[in-house]
Amino acid sequence: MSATIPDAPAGTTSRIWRGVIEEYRGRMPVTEATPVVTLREGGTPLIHSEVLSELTGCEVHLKFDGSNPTGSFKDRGMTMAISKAKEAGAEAVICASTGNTSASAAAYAAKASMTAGVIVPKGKIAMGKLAQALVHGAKVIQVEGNFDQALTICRELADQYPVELVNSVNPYRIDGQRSAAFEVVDQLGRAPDVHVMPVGNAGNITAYWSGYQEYHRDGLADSLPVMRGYQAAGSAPIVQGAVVDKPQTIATAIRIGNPASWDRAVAAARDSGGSIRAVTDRQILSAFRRVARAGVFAEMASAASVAGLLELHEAGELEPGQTVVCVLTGHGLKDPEWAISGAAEPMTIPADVRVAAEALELI
Ligand code: AN7
Repeated sequence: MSATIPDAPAGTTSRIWRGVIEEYRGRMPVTEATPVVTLREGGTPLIHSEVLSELTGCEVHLKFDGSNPTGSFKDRGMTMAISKAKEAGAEAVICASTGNTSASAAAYAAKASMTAGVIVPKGKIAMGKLAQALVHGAKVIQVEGNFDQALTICRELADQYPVELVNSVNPYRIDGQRSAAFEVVDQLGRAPDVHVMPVGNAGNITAYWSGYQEYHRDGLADSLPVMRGYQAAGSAPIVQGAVVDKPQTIATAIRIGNPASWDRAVAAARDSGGSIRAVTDRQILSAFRRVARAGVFAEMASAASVAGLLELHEAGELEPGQTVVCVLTGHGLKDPEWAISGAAEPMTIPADVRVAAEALELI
């Protein structure tokens, strides 16, 4: 499918990032026969946060997975799922989504000349994500129900019809998403002491924990992080220990009441000495603004990790000097509505330099 991608452009020593399958080929379940469908996902920045480090007394780094090709971490798993679906001869894929999975599935299916069907909860996905699914030519169905109901429909469709399910219950998704843990260790030169992330359907925490364990087993990391997962308080089934029938939160990406990888998320928290807890929408919004004011525009669900970090700090559960990674799973541009609300209306002036200077308080 893809032409051979060179390591470095002629005449330079700078590396070209080839996407997570090629970069970690030895760790991915692919063979020479697998058509690699890639948009060069992964290779995302690990950004040191001066503000959060100062606040917590730790060394805090933000893994900004919003800088993936479709603006979320879902691309890491989708390159694997779509490549394997293509290899198996599938012509159509399907997923349920709170938005990011559908955007990613639509893009990778389009790259592979396959058809994507996406089922989303009506009125509950961010405009940018809906736009992505539509622009890439997916068949978009809005269901009068929530994500969990949409996933149930998709599982049954994949059972009964010739269509491949590409939600994270598809093991190839988790395989690809492990690459994020590999990158964090490669970028830091070690595993973090504490790893903080949002939890929705719980595929990503499963993938990170699996990736960290693999690097540790292979001697590429001396230690394992403590895994700290955060759900939104109105959508916190794992924290409550019961399915939430009507999940609510402003962080629509993690508005999920019955996570598919529930048990594996619990195992990751338990086996790492960590936890799965909840943060309120108010805490999420406050964390979102704090990170944005420090130059990183992540979406609301992603800010749950930073809200979690602040909560851990306030509870005295971080030790000074610890290395902490907070995952920012998606890009803020997907849902600009939240960014604009709460910000001051821009000032309007006549086209005049002096008035502009006054307005900018330069004189
Ligand atoms: C930005 O797109 O479930 O715990 O259907 O979009 O692996 O589910 C999205 C989830 C965190 C939670 N941050 O990850 C979907 C979907 C963002 C997300 C999560 C999602 P999981």
